[in-house]
Amino acid sequence: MSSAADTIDRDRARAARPRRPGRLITFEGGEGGGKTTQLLRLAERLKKAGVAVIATREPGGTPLAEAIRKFVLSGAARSLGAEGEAILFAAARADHVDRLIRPALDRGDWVLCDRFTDSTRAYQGAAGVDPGIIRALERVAVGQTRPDLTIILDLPVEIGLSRAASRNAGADRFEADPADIHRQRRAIFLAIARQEPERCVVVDASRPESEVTAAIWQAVAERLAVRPVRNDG
Ligand code: Z5A
Repeated sequence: MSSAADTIDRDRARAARPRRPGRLITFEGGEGGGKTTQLLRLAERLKKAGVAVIATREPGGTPLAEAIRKFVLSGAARSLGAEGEAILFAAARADHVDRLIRPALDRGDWVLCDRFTDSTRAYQGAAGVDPGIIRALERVAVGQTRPDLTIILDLPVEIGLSRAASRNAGADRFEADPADIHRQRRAIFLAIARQEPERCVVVDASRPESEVTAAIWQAVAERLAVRPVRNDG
C-alpha cells in the first residue's frame, strides 16, 4: 500500500516537470480508424531508427488500469453515468501515467499510446460531461505529462464502424452507441485539432493502410525530427 509520503511525491512529480528526454505520441479518433494497426507500424519503424519505444493503450497499460478497462468496456459502470465513467477513465490514466508513461519518458523512451486525454474529451464530452470537469480530471490524471504529438485518424463514421465490426466479435459499450453520437465525437476530435495545431495532426484514415502509414511517418519525422533509416511505408 502506498503511503501519504508516496502520494505527495507523486503530486510533486506531476506538478514540477523537468524537460523530459522522451516523447509521447498519442493516437486518437473514432472507431475503426486503424489506431492499433498504425501505432504498431510506427513502433517498428522507430525501433529500426534506433529509438527505444514503448507501445501502450488506454484505458489500460498497467494491471490496475487494465482491470478498470475490463469493467468500463463491459458496460458495468454505465449506471454511474457519464461523469462516473469519466472518473474511472481518469483513475486508470493516473495509474498509467505514474507507473508506466512518466518513468518511460524520464528514461528517454518514446511512448506510443493508443488513445489518451482527447478520447475523454470526445467520448465523455459527447456524452454531456462538463468541459470544466473534463479539464480538472485531466490535470489530476496527467499533470504536465502532455503529448508531444497527437495523430488523429479521421474517417467517416460509417466506414470506421464497418471496419471495427469486421474485426470484433461484438460491439463494446461505446461502439454500440447511435451513429449521431459517433458523429459528435468525430466533430470534437476535429475541433481539438483546430484548437491545438502545434500538437495535433489530422490524417485521412479512409485511405489504404500504407498511405496512412506514410502520412503518419511524415508527421513524426517533420515534427519530432526523426531521421528515417528506411522508407518502406
Ligand atoms: N474511451 C473513452 O470513452 N474515454 C477514454 O478516455 C478512453 C477510451 C481512453 C476503447 O476501445 C474504448 O474506450 C473506445 C473509447 C473509450 N471506444 N470504443 N469502442 P478499444 O481500445 O477497445 O477500441 P478502439 O480504440 O475503439 O479501437 P478501434 O477503433 O475498434 O480500432 P482501431 O484501433 O482504430 O483500428 P484497428 O484495430 O487498427 O483496425 C480496425 C480494423 O480495420 C482492422 O480489421 C484493420 O485491419 C482494419 N483497417 C485498419 N486500417 C485500415 C485501412 N486503412 N483500410 C482498411 N482497413 C483498415
